[in-house]
Amino acid sequence: MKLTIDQKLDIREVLQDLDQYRPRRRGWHWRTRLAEHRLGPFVYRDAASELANSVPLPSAHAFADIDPQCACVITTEIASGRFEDDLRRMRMAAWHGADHIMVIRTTGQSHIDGLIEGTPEGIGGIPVTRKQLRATRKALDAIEDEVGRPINFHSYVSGLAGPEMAVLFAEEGVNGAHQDPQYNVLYRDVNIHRSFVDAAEAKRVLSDAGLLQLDGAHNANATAKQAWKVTPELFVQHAINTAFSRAVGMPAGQIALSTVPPTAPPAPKLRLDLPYAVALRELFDGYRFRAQQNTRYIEADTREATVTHVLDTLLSRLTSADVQSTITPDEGRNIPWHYNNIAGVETARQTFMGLDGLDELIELKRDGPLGMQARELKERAVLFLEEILENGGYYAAVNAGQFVDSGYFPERKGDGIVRAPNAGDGAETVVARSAGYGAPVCSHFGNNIFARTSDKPCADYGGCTLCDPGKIRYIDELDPHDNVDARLAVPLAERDAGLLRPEVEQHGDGIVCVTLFVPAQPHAAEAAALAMAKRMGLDSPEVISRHVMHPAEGSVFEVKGVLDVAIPSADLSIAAREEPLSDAEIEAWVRPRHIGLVAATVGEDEHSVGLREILDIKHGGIERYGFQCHYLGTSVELERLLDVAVQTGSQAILISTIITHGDVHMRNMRGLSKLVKERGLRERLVLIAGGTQVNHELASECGLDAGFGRGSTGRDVASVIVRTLQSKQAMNDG
Ligand code: Z97
Repeated sequence: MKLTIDQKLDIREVLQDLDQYRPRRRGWHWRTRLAEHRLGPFVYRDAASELANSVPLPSAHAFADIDPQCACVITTEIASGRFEDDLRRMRMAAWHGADHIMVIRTTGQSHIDGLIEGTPEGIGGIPVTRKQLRATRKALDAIEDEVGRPINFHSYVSGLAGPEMAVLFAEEGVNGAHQDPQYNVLYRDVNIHRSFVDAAEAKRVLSDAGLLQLDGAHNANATAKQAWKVTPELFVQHAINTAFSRAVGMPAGQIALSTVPPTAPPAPKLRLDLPYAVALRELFDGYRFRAQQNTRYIEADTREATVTHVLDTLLSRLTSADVQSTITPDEGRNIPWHYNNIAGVETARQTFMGLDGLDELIELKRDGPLGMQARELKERAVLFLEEILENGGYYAAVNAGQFVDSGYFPERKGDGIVRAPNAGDGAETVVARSAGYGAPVCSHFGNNIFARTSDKPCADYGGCTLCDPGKIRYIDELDPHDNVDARLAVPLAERDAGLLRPEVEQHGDGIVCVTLFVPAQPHAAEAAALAMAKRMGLDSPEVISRHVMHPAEGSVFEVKGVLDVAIPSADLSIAAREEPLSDAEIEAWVRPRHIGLVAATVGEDEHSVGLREILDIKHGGIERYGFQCHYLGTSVELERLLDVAVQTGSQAILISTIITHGDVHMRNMRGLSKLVKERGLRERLVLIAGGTQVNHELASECGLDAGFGRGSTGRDVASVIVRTLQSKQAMNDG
C-alpha cells in the first residue's frame, strides 16, 4: 500500500487482503541524535534527521522552511472511538513529527476476560482487536514510508486478558505497550493474584517481542486530588513493576517509567516537579523515561493547557526524557479532537527545538533546594517501602489502602484505594500450573513441557503463531451491524459524491466550535452564548470553555455544536493559484526596464512592518529584483502616491493597511481605484494592496489588480507586477 500526498488515505485499500498482511518490522524504534546538525541558518545539538514529508512549525517560513526534528520520541494519544478515523489522525500526527502513536482503548477493555474480534465502535477509544491492530499497523507502515521515519504503535496490555493481548501484540507487530499489574488492581479492580500471575506471562511475551513497556505509576498523580503529594509512592510503584519485569527477564532498556509532572501553575511548578523528576532519574538510572503532559488540572482553554505543557516539556528536556507523550490540550474537557492532537505534538516539538542545546548552557544546581528535595522524596519512598514490609507485604498494604492516599507520606489522609486479595474481577481464577503444562507459544514464563527438547519449544508441536504467522486465525467481523464496513457506508458514499462536512473527530461529524464574547454577567452571558449558537444554526450547542474577563463586563465562551451542512466540492469556485515567477525570471525582466513603483501605508496607519517586508532588500523584498522603489512612509494620502507616481514615471502603486477599523482598508482600495481612473492613469498603473484583512478577491472587487494578505512574500508581489505589466504590454502590442 502506497500513500499519495494529495490523496486521502483510502480505508478500502487498508482493509483489502488484510487477512494476508504481516508486520514488516518488530520491536521499538528510537530516533538517532545527530551530533551537530546543520539546517538552514542553524546548527542543532539535539536533532534527529528530518522527515521526507512533513508540515513545518508555523514560523519556519521565516527560516527557509526548515523542519528540524528533535531527538526525543514524540507520542500522540488517539481516542476517536472509530479506528478508521484514528488512521487519518495518525497520518496527520506523523506529518507533524509524532513517531509514537498510542491508541487508547474503549472504556474498561481491561475488564474483558478474552479477546474481542472485528472492529466494533468504542467510547473514548477503540476496542483493541486483531483486525484493528493489523489495519492500523498496515496504515502506519504506509505512513512511515510517506514521512520517512519508523513509527511506533502502542496500546495497552494490562487487564484480565493481559497474556492474550501480549501475544496478539507480538503477532501483529505492535511496538510498545503499557503493562503494569498495579494498574489492574488500583484502577480496574482486577484481582491482585490474577494480575500478578498474568503479568509474568504478559511481560515475558512483550520482552521477547522487543516492545517498549510503559508502567502505570503516572496514573496515581493523574488522578490524585493533590498529585504532588503522592510522588514518594510513585517511586514505589515504579520499583515494584520494574523489579517484577526484570525478574521475568525483561531487559532494562525495554522498560520505560511513565511519569507526569504533577502540578500546573499557579502552583510553583518547577520547584515541585523538577526535584521529583530528578530523583526519579537518579533512582532508576539505566531505565528509559516516558514523560506525559499534565492534564490533571486543566480547566478550560487550550491556551492554559499549552502553557503547562511547555513547562512540562522544559522539565522533560532538563531531565532528558526519552519519550515525550503529548495529550490533546483539551483533554481536561474531554474533547480530544484531531487538530488538538496536532496542537499537542506541535507544542512539544516547538518547545524542544527552542530548547536545543540546553545542556551546554545551563546545569542543574544540586547543592540547594533541588538536591535536598530530591533526597527527601527518595527517603520518603524508602520509608514507604519499609512500611509495606512492616504491614505484611504488598497485598496487605493494598488491602490497608496504603496506595494513592493523598497524604504526603508518612502523612495519611485515609483516602487510599483499598483492594482485598480475594476480591475484584477474576478473583479465585488462579489455578496451579500442572507439571505437564505445555505453553501454546514459545514466549512463556515458567515451566513448559515443550521447552525440554529444543530452544524453540514450539518445534515439538510444529510451530506456534509467533514463529509461524500462517497459523494465526484471522477473524474478520463478528457483529453484522457494529463493524467498519457498516460504518463506512455513509462516509464513503459522501466522499465519492464529493460532499464536505466539517469534522473534529469522526468522518464528517459536523462538529464546529465558535468563540463568543458576551458582555454580561457570567450566567446570563453563558445562556446568551448558547442561544446565539442556536441562532447560528448549530444543533446541540454546548459550552466547552468559559473564561470570565470581568464579573460584570463579560465572559468569553467556546461553544461546540453540529453544523448540518454538506458542501458539494464540485460547486466550489476555487481560484486557480498561479505559481509565482522564479527570482531569475522576475529579475531578468525587471532590471533592464527600470520599473518604478510607489509604496506607502495609507489612511491613518502607522504600521509599516508588512510593507517593508515586501519592499526591503534585507527582508528579501522586491528591491532585490531591481525595482526602483519610492517608499513614502506611513499614513500617506492617496493623492500623494499618485503625484509621486506621475513625477517618477512609476508603473505600480502599492498600498498597505495593517490596522483597520470599520473597513478602512476597503475604503482606501476603492479610493485608490477611483482616483486613478479620475486622473486617467488606470491603463498605465498596476495597483496593489496588502494587509492583514486584504485578500485578492477583495482587492479585485475594489478595482485593484491584486491583493495580498498574511504570509505573502516579495516574490509573490513582484511576480504579479511583472505578469500584469507583461499582459498590459501584450494588449498594447496587440
Ligand atoms: C497514558 N494518558 O498514556 P483500559 N494499563 C495502564 C494504563 O495506564 C492504562 C491502561 C492500561 C494515559 C492514557 C490512562 N492509562 C489513559 C498501565 C490507561 C488502559 O483500556 O482503560 O482498561 O486500560 O498512560
